[in-house]
Amino acid sequence: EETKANLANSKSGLLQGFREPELDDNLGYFIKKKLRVWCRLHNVPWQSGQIQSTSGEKASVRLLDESVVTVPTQDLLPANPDILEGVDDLIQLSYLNEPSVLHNLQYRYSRDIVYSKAGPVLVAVNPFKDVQLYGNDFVTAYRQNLLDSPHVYALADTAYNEMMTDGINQSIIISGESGAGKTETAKIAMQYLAALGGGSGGIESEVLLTSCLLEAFGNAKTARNNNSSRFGKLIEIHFTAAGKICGAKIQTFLLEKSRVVQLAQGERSYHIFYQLCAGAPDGLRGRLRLKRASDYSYLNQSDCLTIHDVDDAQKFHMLMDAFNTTRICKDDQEHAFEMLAAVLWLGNISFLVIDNENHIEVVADEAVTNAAGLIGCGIQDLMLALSTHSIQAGKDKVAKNLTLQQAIDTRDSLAKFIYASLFDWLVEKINLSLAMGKQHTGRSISILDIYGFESFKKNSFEQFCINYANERLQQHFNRHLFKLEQEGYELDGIDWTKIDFEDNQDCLDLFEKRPLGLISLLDEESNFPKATNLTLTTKLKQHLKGNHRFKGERDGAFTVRHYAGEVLYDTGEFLEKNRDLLHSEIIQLLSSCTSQLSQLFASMLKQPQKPASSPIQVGMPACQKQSVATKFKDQLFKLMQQLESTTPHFIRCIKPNNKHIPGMFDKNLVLEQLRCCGVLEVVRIARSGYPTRMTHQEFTRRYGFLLPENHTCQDPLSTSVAILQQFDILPEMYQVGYTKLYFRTGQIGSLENVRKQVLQGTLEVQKCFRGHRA
Ligand code: AOV
Ligand code: MG
Repeated sequence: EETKANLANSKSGLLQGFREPELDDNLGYFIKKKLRVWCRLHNVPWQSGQIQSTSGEKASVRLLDESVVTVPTQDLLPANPDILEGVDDLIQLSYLNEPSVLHNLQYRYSRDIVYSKAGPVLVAVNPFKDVQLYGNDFVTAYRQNLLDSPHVYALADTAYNEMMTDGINQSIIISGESGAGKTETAKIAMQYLAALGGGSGGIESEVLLTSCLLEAFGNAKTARNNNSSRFGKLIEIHFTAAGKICGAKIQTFLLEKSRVVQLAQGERSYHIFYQLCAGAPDGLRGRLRLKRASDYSYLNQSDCLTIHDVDDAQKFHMLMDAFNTTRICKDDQEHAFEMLAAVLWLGNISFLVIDNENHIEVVADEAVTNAAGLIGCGIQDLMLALSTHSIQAGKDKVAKNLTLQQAIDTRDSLAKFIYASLFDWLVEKINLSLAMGKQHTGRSISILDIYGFESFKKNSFEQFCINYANERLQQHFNRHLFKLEQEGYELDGIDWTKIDFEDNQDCLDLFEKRPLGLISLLDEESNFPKATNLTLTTKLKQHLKGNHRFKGERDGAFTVRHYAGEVLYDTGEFLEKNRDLLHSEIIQLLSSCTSQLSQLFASMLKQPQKPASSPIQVGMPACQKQSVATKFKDQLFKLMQQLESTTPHFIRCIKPNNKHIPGMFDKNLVLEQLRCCGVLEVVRIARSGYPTRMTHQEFTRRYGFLLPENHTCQDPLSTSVAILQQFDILPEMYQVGYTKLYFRTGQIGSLENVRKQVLQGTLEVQKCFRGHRA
């Protein structure tokens, strides 16, 4: 313990010696002392070396492999002293340049230390293998403070303690790009909370099992992750006053529906389909008329039916166990499977072109028979709904045949609707099960696992929504870490030179402004039946030109300058995806079905969903539902409100390579992610500030007893100042605010040491500062 504390102190002492140096002065110093530097060589990442000699603007540097290179001094950066190798918190580094930060993370990563701190933020680098960091022993060790290295457990522990002591709800906000480890990290945090808050009721294991259900229905294999979440989720875990888990609530965001009907090469649809096809027992198989996954066009279109090392049949059995543990009854389970099979059979329905205008009829085969049977309607009714639409001709309605494309779209929209409704229904069932009979006292920890920023070659409406959500979260992050930080200092009368950070409010305005923001304009255009993606982009260009976050492009595209980089959006399917319409014939059909779920889904659609103030209502028929973008925006607003009322804890997941393999650390890839999620910025800000703070009262309560007995200060402020003076804390190392004391990194460490020794009886109070001062 003591060695550790000493080491920490000596590290911070060292830090102060080198603190906040100007690069130029420093490099001079480094060159003179022939210290270690990072040097940039052509086409290779930064390399570490030792300066040998210099002449003019050039330096010769001996690299680790003993070779000596000559480089311009502008390509050199100071490296950290050896004693700082692999520090827990990037804040402790004397030099915060990019190669140093990367080196520190890589140093730890290569030793399977996948967690580090960046000031208040936990950085988690995906190990892509089992690392020995989890399980009961680790939970206990973190709970008892036997371990204090950065870990999800440590962060969850802090959140739990703060909830218990302050009575304030907490949130754990996890972000990172696809495959970075968000979902795994969320599960690890839940594991810890379940271990801490486990009671006799077993609700905690139920909470853990929900992941299994949600992942079966909401995750899929993509090019970037074999188990990619295709929805965002917030799990709110409720605790009793005694700190035991008493229930949970799950909220989901924007399930990727298009995946049900359309797959990119090498990707899969939702896991549940393959699990069902592989694992359903004979009885169920018969009732669902189920075939193999390869027999369904929705599944076989992408030449990818299995995942390496994953046994879908076995997963199905685990799913059934999870189903039975959460109180979802057998009937409900059966209904859910019927809907899944119905979706698969819908995908096999084919059409016959009957004239030269491409009009069609539905082919009467087993696909349509089975689909109708499973959703509970007449075969003829389904065929009619998929091949015709009625138009008003005077007082009468006339049925008109659909074209091939229209029919395919209608069939696919029905399949997507059923699946998305099923997903929402499942979440609701899980929530009912998790809330059953438990009263909620109001304390909670919420865990947010939401898709990170996405920028692909082709970006569509989904990326538009996802990146918008990330702008919102980034602002929450910024606000919390930077703005609140600065405002706090100012309010407390602290001398604090403002540090600028990149605020993204203008980008949020670009999306949200009414009536001239991206979402409003998109909604407006979605109201015109004749609109195309070209009229949409013309409109966007017309109203948004001059906005420095927006750039109109050719061929119906536009670029947004996001905080994390520029993204080019292809508006090709924006309007349809935003409208997300379902023909009234189809809704009619579903509401007349004998199947419970079909009816339920149809009735959910008919309920008025729009708040009266919603802008989209203008000019839209009353029966129309809210647009997808606006619904998502409203959902995000609620989410942000909810998060604002909690104390947030941030985890940034980093993907160290794109190959999903252990032991490979691609520096450029990591650096890009660190920049994108603002980690480097956080470190810079946190370090130049005063990261440790305590109220005068807290400080007095904690250290007041260390003052000599004859000390007669009354109020906490003067007592605090007396303590600071007694212990010779250097004036530039702290600031006294109206309500709090602010300390630079490492200052509290020495006080804590003395306090501990006095408490343990190894040091007498009177001796402690004599000793200390000597
Ligand atoms: P994601 O949630 O961030 O992606 P996951 O949490 O699904 O990423 O992680 C991807 C894969 O990385 C997992 O399936 C594991 O194989 C591995 N992995 C992640 N964290 C760990 C860990 N702590 N220990 C061992 N392996 C890990 V996406 O949902 O695609 O954005 O939409
Ligand atoms: Mg995920």
